[in-house]
Amino acid sequence: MTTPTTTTATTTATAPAGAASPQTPPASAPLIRLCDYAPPAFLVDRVDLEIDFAEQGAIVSATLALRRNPQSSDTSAPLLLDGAELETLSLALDGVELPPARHRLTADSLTITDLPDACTLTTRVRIQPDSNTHLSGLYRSADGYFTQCEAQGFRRITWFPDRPDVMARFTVTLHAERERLPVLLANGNPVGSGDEAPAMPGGAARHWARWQDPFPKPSYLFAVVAARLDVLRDEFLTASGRRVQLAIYVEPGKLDQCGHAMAALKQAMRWDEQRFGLECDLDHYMIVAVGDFNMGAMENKGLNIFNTKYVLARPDLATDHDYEGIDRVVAHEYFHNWTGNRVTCRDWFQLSLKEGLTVFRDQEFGADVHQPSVARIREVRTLRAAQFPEDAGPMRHPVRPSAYVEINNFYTATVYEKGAEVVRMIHTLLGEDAFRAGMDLYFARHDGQAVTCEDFVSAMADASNVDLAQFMRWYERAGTPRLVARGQHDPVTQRYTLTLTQLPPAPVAGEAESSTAAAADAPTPLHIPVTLGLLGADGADLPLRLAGEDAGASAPTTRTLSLTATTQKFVFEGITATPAPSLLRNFSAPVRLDLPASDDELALRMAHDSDAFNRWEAGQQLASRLILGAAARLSALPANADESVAAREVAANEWPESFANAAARILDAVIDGTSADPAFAAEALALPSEATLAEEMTVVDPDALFAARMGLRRFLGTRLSERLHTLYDALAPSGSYLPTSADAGRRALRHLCLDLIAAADAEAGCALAARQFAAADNMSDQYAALVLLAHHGGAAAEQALADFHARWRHEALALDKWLLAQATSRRPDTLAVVRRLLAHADFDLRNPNKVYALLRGFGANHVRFHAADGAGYRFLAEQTLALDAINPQVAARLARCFDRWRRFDAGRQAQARAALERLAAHAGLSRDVAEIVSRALG
Ligand code: B3K
Ligand code: ZN
Repeated sequence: MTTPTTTTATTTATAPAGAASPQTPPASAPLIRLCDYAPPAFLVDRVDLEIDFAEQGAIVSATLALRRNPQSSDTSAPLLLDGAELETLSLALDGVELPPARHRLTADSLTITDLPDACTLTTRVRIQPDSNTHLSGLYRSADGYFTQCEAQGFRRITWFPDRPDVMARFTVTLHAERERLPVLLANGNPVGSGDEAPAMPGGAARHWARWQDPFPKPSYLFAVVAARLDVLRDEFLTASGRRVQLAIYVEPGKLDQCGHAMAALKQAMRWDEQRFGLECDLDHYMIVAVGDFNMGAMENKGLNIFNTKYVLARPDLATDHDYEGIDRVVAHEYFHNWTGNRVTCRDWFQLSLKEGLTVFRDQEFGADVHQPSVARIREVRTLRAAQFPEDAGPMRHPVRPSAYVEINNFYTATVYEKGAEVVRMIHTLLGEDAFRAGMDLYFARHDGQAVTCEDFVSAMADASNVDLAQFMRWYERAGTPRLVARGQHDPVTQRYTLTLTQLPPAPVAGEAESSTAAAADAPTPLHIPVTLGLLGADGADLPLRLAGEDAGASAPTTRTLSLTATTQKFVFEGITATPAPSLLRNFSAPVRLDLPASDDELALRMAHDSDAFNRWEAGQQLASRLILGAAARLSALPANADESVAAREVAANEWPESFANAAARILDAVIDGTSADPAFAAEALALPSEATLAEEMTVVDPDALFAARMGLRRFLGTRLSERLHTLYDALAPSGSYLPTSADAGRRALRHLCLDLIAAADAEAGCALAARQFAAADNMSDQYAALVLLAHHGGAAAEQALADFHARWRHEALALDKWLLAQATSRRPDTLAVVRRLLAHADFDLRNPNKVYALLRGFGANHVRFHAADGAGYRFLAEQTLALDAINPQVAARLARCFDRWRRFDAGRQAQARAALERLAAHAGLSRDVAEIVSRALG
């Protein structure tokens, strides 16, 4: 969830860090396996670290208090330390220089033999943060120096057993020029600071600061900052009466953009106390925003480092989506303080232990502080657009992967989002009270430890007395299971029999050997919670009484069944007429549901289902059915050189009035005030994305899919024209901008109305959008208008883009929006525009936010990236390669745009394969990109 899709700031880094020591050639990159896990031979009790920001790089001195690990089976094993791009200056053991015979030094390892059971190792290294463009380890950004250590960045700072099961107490002292780097921060509490002599006579004045972290932590949670920053301070009083000093550090001049993040932090702190009884354990909690950052944010103990995108907000600069993103990410990183930091992962295979659980927690927070049903709908949209395709493609892996080449490639939608679904299923099976008891037990048992997914599930099972042994399979099984549901009603016995069958996901063509596909085909069934209701002919919920239950007792109208066998029958009694089943309410399991339903049945559920999620779901299913049907008809039409696909779409498809009527009812409920929920209406009328729909096609035809989807939007825009205009006017802003969910919902629906108006009548829509753009006092309205105009092109679009750029040329995050709007435009000339923008002064390949906006934005532009001539493929392969020399982690993310190439026609496949093969053949490819490409090629 923490990968930004847009945003920015300039980096001052100058040369690829890879230059100093060549990356490991992919052929030799080993596969790391879960089954090979062994405890470390040595533990580190204390670390004393000194970092001196000097003229020629930074000098890092580390003193490690080591102790042989009683858990290690090999009592004479050597000490193994990790390192990368370190210039080793000296090594000493218990104060004495280490003789060459006692150690072996390679580019990435330091092995020391014949160590006593307890000793002190002191190392001195020089590193080059100014030329570290990987943005992993210690690196330079515009305002100073920052770190990113998860997963394996600490080894780029000093020699260390860089693995999460080594937890140490850190004391860190920083030395730097006072004027240039006035703010010196590290994890924990400040314990000393002062001035020191210039490096040379007459040189710049220097200072130092020392921080001590009272909590033992793994190296991935280490952080330091040495920079010129402004700070917003506040205070939080915990439930037990302790004061926590809060601080948000941002680039000078941006203090007016930190208020929302600070409010979100305090709200998250209170929420975690109330919902989970978890209090902040620190005296200081700091957030530092940096414009050059590989992902969204990082939960370093007491010193979170954030992408500016998830901190900075002001009504004229941030959209509703940005504000909500800040709430969620600030909360997510704060929640990690318990789920991740206090209890951490034994090894990186257990990543979902902290990520799945923390995403679940931030989702629950989002649902509580925003609108629960809309929050759930958006989560499932993301899951289907990102995780379902991942689970069916070359990067498919279980929530707990069993092997990887580069761990950074496994910070995926599966580990995060599906991982959260797995935790949510436990919550559904146990109920809130038992789940809370499970959390309490988890902390009671494992506080201060590095543990596994089994430890979490065992705590849940033991606290609730629910057997979760079978449930554990969710952690090991790759792919999205299919759930086949068939109902049968017997009017004589008044019984309704629901037969549920679970099927494993289909195997994936070209799957890499390293993946765990074998497990996916295992016949052993999963434990699937199926929450359901049954609707009568009037749409009302029926009481659900299972055969054998007391007929006198009042029966619930929603209940959760446990499907534990491959096929199971559930018999409901007292059902007088054939009901309409409403299955997977609130999306109770991450599966694909196969439940035949007529259009009328879907329309009934769309209008009446008491479960808001399933009301939305019924509408999505109807829309999918229509779009996929239309796309199939279009694909089957003989190509006509004189006609565009879009023009043929008009001739090929007739859309059912019933769909427009169902949509009209949703809008009418908002117009006449029966529904006070514009946010839900906006979700209900937003069609499934092309990426989601493409998963349902046997051979993806992106042109037909695009045209069919546009066709349905145009149809809705035409049929609902009057209502759309009425609502567009009625929902116009009436006061100054507030990022509340109620106001955001009104804006979302208003923007959707504008979008449909423009789909039916481009001229009218663009005129309205141009007016909205000019009049907007907030970024939500302005950006929605900009995106719409950019899709349609023409003079109004040119003008809006020029005005936007002129107004915001000094705001990096807004410039990312400017790039993204152009990269995601569906106009046929988008690739040419993107190519031109590469050379624009405001684009910078070294800045991840810019890459995500322009390049990944283009990669997500389904119809344009997958152009039949392969130009999109060639372009992204070429850019991936250029970026790989600068920042392999971000390059690997870009390479993921190719994941679904095998699902297209033979012509496109040939183009994509050629682009991937050219990439694969490149000598010196990072192991990050090599792993993605070799999996894609299978
Ligand atoms: N734990 C970090 C992600 C680190 C990614 C390393 N490649 C942010 C988060 O999930 O909260
Ligand atoms: Zn996280």
